[in-house]
Amino acid sequence: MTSAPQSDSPKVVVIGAGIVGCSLADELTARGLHDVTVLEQGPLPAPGGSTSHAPGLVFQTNPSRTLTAFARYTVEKFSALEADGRSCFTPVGGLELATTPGRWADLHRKAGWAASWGVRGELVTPARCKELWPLVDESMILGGFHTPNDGLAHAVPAALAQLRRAQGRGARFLDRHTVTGIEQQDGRVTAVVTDRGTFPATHVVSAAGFWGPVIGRMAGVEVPLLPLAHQYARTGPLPELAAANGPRIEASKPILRFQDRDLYFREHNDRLGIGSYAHRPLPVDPFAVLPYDEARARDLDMPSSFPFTEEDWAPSWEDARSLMPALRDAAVDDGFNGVFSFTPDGMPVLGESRALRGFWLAEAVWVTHSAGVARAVAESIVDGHASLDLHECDVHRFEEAQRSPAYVHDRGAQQFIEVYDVLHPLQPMEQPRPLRVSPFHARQQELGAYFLEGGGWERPHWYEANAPLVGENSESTKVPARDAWSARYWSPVVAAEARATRERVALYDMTPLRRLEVTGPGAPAFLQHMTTNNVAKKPGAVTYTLLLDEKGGVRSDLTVARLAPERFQVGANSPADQVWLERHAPDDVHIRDITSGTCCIGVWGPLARALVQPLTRDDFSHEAFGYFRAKETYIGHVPVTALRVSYVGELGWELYTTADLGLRLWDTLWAAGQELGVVAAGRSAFNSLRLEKGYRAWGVDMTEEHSPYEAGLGFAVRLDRGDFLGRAALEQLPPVARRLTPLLLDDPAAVVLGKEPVYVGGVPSGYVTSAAYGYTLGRCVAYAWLPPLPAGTDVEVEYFGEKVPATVAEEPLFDPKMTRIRR
Ligand code: FAD
Ligand code: THG
Repeated sequence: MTSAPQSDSPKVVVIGAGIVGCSLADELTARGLHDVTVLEQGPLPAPGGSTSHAPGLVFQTNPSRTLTAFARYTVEKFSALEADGRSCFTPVGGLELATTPGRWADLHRKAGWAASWGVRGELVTPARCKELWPLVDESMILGGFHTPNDGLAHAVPAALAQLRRAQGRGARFLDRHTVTGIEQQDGRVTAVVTDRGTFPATHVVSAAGFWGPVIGRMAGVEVPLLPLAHQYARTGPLPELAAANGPRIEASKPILRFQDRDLYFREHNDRLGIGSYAHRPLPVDPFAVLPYDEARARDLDMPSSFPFTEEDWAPSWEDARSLMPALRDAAVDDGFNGVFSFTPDGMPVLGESRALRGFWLAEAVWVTHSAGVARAVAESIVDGHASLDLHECDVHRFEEAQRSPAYVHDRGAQQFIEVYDVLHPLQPMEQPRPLRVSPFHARQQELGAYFLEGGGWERPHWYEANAPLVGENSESTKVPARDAWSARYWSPVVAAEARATRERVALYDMTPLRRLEVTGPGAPAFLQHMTTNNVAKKPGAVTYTLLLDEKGGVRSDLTVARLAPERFQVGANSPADQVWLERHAPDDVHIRDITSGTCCIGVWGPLARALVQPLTRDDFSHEAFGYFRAKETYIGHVPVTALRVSYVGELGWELYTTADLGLRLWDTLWAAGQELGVVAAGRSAFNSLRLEKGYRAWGVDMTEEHSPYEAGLGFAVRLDRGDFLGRAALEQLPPVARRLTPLLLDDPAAVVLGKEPVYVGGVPSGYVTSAAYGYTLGRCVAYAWLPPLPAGTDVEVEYFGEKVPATVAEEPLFDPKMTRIRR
């Protein structure tokens, strides 16, 4: 048994020497960690994982800003790397083709992401596509998106170059070492066991690619990824390619995507490589993958490459030949079914496990993102935080209900199917649904709720029962017509629900809002230490406050309700909030997620008091139950915790009770509200109302990358009340150079949806975070990260290639005197 490592100098063991493991060793040693050992079951430098046969196409542009930043770093890093005198990156550029109007529109949106995230790219004509790729049939093409800085990563040489550099700084790479166990003591990792000995470790990083679940099981950690095979084939020599490339030039034309048929292409000298996502999902059991030597003995090229299934390939081959008529006389020379990882949401799995301290994951990572991921994980290990926002990749982003093997399987397979689809930002996955429903679900169905899914929850976006309210008051219900894209997952009923909330009263299902119960003698001091505002007020107080990391970045925003001297209810955001709190909690503090066992209804609107007061013996007047106060009381027969807070900016309460009493609470409020014209209202109205009020959504508007001051949340920071986590960093911050800025679109009929680039004086200067039509304001509200600009500045937001004029606005946009809430 290895003793618990208490030494100061970290001893890092990395499992796997694919592109991620090698990159990580390079990044760790570059940061001054020298005790780094990389254990690899196969032979170096091509040990037989996904990297060993990756064709290495790097398309940088992605809807995720973080993934795009990872890819940009990979391009930058590999361009400067050489292995045996050859560069590890060939900047042939990238070209995506549109052959359908839907795809052509979507490429405009993609060009917007590129501008938002700082990738060079332009939309081009079919003639230009033909010029870039002479083999394609121009008559099929409506247009293309050309990205001159994309290209080919040479994955094995890049791994080798990083391996050598890390070795030069003292790292050890041991191939033909198969990891068979992870040792731990007192919840911390202590060593990695292999078939050739045990390696003590303070930090272990699993970079085992699609074997992740196997390593995870050794550590008692579930790794939410599904390995799937994906077809890749090469044609025989093509005279058209031979003419341009010759034996010394591997590729000269852009890497190419034909996403309408789930295909991509690259050159291999005079041969054409073709990858397909068109076939059925081909899941692989990572526990059944053969060891290297056994795979070779059975005539497999590598453990991760399976025999080519011709029947799956046939339709793709036809599609390839229709795009490139020159292929009509060609044949496929070799092909294989290569395995790599898919996760339920298509994002990597990064970070330290909550189950085992010192055990890190860096898995489900494409070659494209590998260097960026390695840098972020190395920063996290060495500095305690990364310079980029990683919340979309966090190992703890999934809810308990999203971690079952069945869920990971179904969603992973669906990600494979959808990998090249045109996806609307609100489009939910179809399976498995419904998974989580609130106690009001039956009533919501009766009211014609239109459900979308989030975090496994069925969430009403609007209710068809409110359709008769559309046009109820013709002056204020002029809802501008929408374009086909923004009209999806939307209805004019949303405007009626927003108006009913501002004019009467509405019930909102807030059940999916994460609730933590924090209890114990140490709870007040603990929350005071963890958050920025003063939460140690008398019981009955509710406080809006922030979780910061050590560098002063916003990890989350919370409402903290002190319900008793040693009992708090915390309204939180992602599952990572609980992990973060637990990591810092002393023994006399207990943290419990009570979301699933409880439920919540937001009762909001000018008539909220008229609705609730007759149902309770407690005094709900403004004097007796003030804004940001909490009370434990009864509504009819139902015990509730009532918080007087409102994310929609109207008078009212969040009413919490246990799940068993939820339906009764709903029915009680519904019946009492009838004479007041109560409506059930959905998340679309909710999102519109909160943006009018300027309330930020964590993870969308601001993340760990932003300080409270940049995000406009300085009001929740109390520097006058002693120390808290992140305080020291706040005092060192440079002056604010960017701001979360409210914009109003000038044209009352225009809308944007989020992630669009913003131009100031014609120059791309930032990007939209969230946006929604403000039905009270009669304008679309968009929040954007921009350099500080005075109110009134004219800017432009690019929406599907159109420059939409907008103006920097003054916050708050709605009810600046708070007369609607404080009364
Ligand atoms: P791997 O390369 O699989 O490395 C993991 C290593 O861990 C392996 O070498 C394995 O032997 C080792 N290991 C596992 N278990 C143990 C153990 N118990 N003990 C010791 N060692 C262990 N990505 C792109 O960006 N662009 C592309 O164009 C592209 N095309 C692809 C085409 C195909 C056909 C395939 C299959 C994948 C493609 N990918 C592409 C994806 C990409 O190849 C992978 O995502 C990436 O290589 C994963 O790198 P990795 O280092 O995480 O995993
Ligand atoms: N309700 C509860 N908890 C939550 C949310 C919620 N936790 C997570 C998330 N939502 C937190 N976000 C906000 C954002 C704004 C406000 C409340 C929660 C809010 N702000 C007022 C303002 O900015 O003027 C009041 C701030 C103050 O007085 O300090 O209301 O929706 N339970």
